[in-house]
Amino acid sequence: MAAVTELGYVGFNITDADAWRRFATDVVGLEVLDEGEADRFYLRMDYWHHRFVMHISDVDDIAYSGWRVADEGALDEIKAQLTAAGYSYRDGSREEAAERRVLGLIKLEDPSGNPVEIFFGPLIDSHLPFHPGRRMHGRWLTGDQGLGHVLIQADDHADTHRFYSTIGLKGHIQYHLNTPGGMVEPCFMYCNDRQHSLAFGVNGPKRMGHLMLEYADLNDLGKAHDLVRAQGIDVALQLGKHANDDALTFYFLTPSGWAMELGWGSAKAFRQQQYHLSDVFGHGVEVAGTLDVEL
Ligand code: MBD
Ligand code: FE
Repeated sequence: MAAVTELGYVGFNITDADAWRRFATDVVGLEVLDEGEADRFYLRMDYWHHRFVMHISDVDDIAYSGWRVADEGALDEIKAQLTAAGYSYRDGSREEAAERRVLGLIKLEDPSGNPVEIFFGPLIDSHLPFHPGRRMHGRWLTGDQGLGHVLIQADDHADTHRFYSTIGLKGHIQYHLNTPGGMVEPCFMYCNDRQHSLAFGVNGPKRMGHLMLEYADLNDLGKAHDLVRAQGIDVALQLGKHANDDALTFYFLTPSGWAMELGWGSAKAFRQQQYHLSDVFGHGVEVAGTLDVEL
């Protein structure tokens, strides 16, 4: 069975390009790459041509998530797995592959209608080292762990788990959380050493719940926290440590209204499942409306 190897890129529809350029560089430390296209710009974290495509739009939400496979043979195997499981997909054209700076891709939707792309052969710009948008002590933790993780909206738990299992992600429910609205059981799935690349099971108002990016150096997380506080950006969840990935993180609102989770010190994927009733410490809800769970 073939499996995706990393969360390779994510596309977002955004309404306020200027706010996003400032936020991504001055606060987070990402690099803006402009290719002279009027309807989009790119954000970089490493040697990849880009990790994020920011599509200037009239909505603020995720546009697609891009999952990498090793090569064309692996993509063929994934296609066969999808067909056998009853899911449909569309082959991307040469133009669509060039648009994403990959050698080949397919496009489909998960059971909740979230657009998904599976690709091989990203463009690596080895001549263009990452240039942080603000001073950084270290770099981003990417490499064979992909860009980070996304938490997205999911209508039905079992359907969602079955779909992402079909493309090779593994994982299961990792928390049982009592909330006023009943028991919440978020699911976390991995496809490499990153503890999870995909999470679902806590729905918010948008398809996009949060995007987690991980600094290699704790000082960069501290600097991000200082910058978020100095600029008065809404903090959704205060600094805290997750029980599952052991990462020190906090969550704050992006110019699109969904949350960014910045972190440091994550543990690797367990390969065997376990679950938790609460986080290690912190993560108190400060501004409600994003992830209103008592972790
Ligand atoms: C995470 O990254 C997360 O977002 C939540 C809600 C719980 C554990 C790890
Ligand atoms: Fe998270």
